[in-house]
Amino acid sequence: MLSRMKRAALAVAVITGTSAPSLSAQTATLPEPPQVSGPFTLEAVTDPVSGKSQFRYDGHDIPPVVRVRPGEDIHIEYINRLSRDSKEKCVMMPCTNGTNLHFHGLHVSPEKPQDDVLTMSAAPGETLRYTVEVPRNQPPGLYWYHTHQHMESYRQDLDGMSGAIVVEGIDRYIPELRGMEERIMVLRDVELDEHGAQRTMLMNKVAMLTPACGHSSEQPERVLTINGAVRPQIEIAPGERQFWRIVNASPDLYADLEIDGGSFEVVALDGMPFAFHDPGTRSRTLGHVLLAPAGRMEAIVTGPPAHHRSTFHTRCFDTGSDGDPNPAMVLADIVPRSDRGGLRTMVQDSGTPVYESIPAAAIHSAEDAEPRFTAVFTEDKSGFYINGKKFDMESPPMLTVDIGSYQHWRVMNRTNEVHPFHIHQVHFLVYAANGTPLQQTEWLDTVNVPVEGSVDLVMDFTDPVIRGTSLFHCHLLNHEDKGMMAKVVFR
Ligand SMILES: [Cu+2]
Repeated sequence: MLSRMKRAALAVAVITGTSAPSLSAQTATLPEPPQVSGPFTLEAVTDPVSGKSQFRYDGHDIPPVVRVRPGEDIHIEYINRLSRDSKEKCVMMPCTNGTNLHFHGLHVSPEKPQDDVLTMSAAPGETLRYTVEVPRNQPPGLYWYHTHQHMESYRQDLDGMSGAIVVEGIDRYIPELRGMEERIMVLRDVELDEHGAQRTMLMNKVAMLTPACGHSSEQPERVLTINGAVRPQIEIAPGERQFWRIVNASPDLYADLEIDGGSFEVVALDGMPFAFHDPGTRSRTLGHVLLAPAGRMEAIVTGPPAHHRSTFHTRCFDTGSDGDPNPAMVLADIVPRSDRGGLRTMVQDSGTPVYESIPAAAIHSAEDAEPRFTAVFTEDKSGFYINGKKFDMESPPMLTVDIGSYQHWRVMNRTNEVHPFHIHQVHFLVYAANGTPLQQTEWLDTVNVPVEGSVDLVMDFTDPVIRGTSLFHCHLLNHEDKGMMAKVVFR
């Protein structure tokens, strides 16, 4: 049965999720997900019609935005009510419908009952209880949660089992954010039928007029949605400044975000304000921003002049000759405000900003040293590998890291497609790509590794809170499920 919110939304837009998408010429305004702070219950349920997995919160099948202040805990009772007999396919076999949660980007413990995806798993009928202690010095920004059941992550994430986490306090660094409309946008996918009216309608709707893009020879399989809606309208007055907080929750689509004739005044990437490690940098103005799967951008956007039609879209991204199609498409129309009242502003935080300036000498000595660890991504017809090893849950750790250091890591891609590298509980400084130093270095938790190329990173392993056994992997979740993942012990 459709929830009230979903039924309302279906009347005006194509909504992803349980039922076959409904077609309509009308367009929706950007849906707003519910928000929660404090303890809550999240259920994993199977839609009886489609057989797909989804989250249920407070009676609705829309995942909430979790809001938490630095120094507070996230308490979640996670109940697995998924079907014991899945109709869905996971990595060549039926899904078992085990599930768990990962808290992407948070500097927290990888041990139970926190960000543990190695020993915590709920079979259908079981419940997990999470208490995730967000540290006082967590960079304030946008993070996200998604399921991380090995060999089932791709399917569950594609079905939409993900949601945003806001660590409050980014306004400590940029006080002017307090008066702006805050828009949280979760990018997910709707699958295109192989043929037929649904495919044509959706491709037309997002103006995927030239699906040819880059070296991939395959046909597009998805379109991106924002908060579940295909090409909604985002209202903004001419000259108005809004705060957009965007997470790419797709399991494998890249989003190279752009606004016609506009730019992004970016204040944070992957949850970390630029000012966090560099008090002198408040923002960077960028024409377009590439978000790998799992990447986040937080930016100020200025409304275009009156009578100026504008779209928010993703550009074609070349994933390589063995990569998936990733064509340009429109994500949303930017339209004038229909009302000036009721700004949805952010939760204000009166705390003082935490700045963690890292001595340049510490960074430079890590950069100048030979890599302490090199991860090599390869693939063949039977799987995906890191340093020749295909992950399984019984795999021993690939390495042990002593906490307290900055380490130079290199990630090499020896395949004909891109792969985004992610490590749990840690941010890293990306300072070179394909052996060439970057003009603009970036602190991230997920970074794209170019085809037949490499990235060089300074890993921040200084925080003792991360002690335990953790993971790093490709964030194309299909690759992760097929083995492109490894364990690391933080000691
Ligand atoms: Cu990959």
